[in-house]
Amino acid sequence: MPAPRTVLLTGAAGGLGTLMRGLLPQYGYELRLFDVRPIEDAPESVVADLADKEALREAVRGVDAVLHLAGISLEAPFEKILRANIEGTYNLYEAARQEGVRRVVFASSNHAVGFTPAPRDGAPLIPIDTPRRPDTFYGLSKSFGEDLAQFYWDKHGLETVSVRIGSCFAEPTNVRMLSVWMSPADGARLFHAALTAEDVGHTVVYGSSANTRLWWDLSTARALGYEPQDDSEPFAEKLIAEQGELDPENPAHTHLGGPFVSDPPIWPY
Ligand code: NAI
Ligand code: 15L
Repeated sequence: MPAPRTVLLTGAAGGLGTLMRGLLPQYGYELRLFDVRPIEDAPESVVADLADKEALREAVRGVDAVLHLAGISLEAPFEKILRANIEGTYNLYEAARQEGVRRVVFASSNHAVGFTPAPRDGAPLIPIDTPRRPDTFYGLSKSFGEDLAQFYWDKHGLETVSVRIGSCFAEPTNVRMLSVWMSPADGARLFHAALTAEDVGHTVVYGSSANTRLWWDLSTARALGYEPQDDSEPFAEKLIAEQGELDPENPAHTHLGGPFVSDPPIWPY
């Protein structure tokens, strides 16, 4: 596949979308922006819901690839998750298939495997083929998205890299994030690798920086050409002094999904 130039960025108004709008153009991409919320500084963006099949077809027409970030990013009632994340992601794939788009990079999440116990005391890193153990309806929708991606590859030859993102924010803000943090710059490196690697079929990767306290195996991401440059360790001393070490008796500290296993943050809209 020739390297993509024009990329549809869904979820462009969100936290990660905003970070990637700033970082991805330096890799040479021309971004087309899509979100249900308008973006103040990008009046040319497509303002539409993932439920709008016509708008999606128009948005994907002529792009080389899609970076699909749009959707509910926290826990919500099943009906809302169904509409935005399950039907919405199906609508996106169907539009991409109909318009002949060759590749999607799908923002999956660590919450597709959130009930997996975090490795302790030198135990092996969690492999990418660990059984899925969603921790929420939200995580369940990401698990569905990965299956949908596999289906569109097997049935229609539409390629996907599903990125099980850890926590991609400017800085880690809690002790769990020391293990799962992905710096925004590493996020851009990983999305660039996922957009340009050859012959990915459907590849699933974890998305994080090269953290000293890493919980999962980054080898499938590295096989795409991803070379993380950052590590959360410089933040460790301050965060542990403020919050203490992870408590082995607290399920929110002992599973990959952190608080999502017991008291998930709720989508506010
Ligand atoms: P966010 O909530 O800040 O952004 C999501 C964007 O999707 C919002 O701008 C929202 O308006 C848009 N959206 C929601 N429903 C929509 C719909 N029906 N139609 C069109 N647009 C819709 O979330 P964030 O943090 O930017 O995450 C982006 C993606 O990455 C999400 O899919 C999230 O699940 C995934 N992810 C993010 C992680 C992170 O650390 N930021 C970790 C794991 C996964
Ligand atoms: C996610 O999937 C969420 O979208 C993000 O807001 C964070 O909560 C992240 O996971 C995390 O696990 O820290």
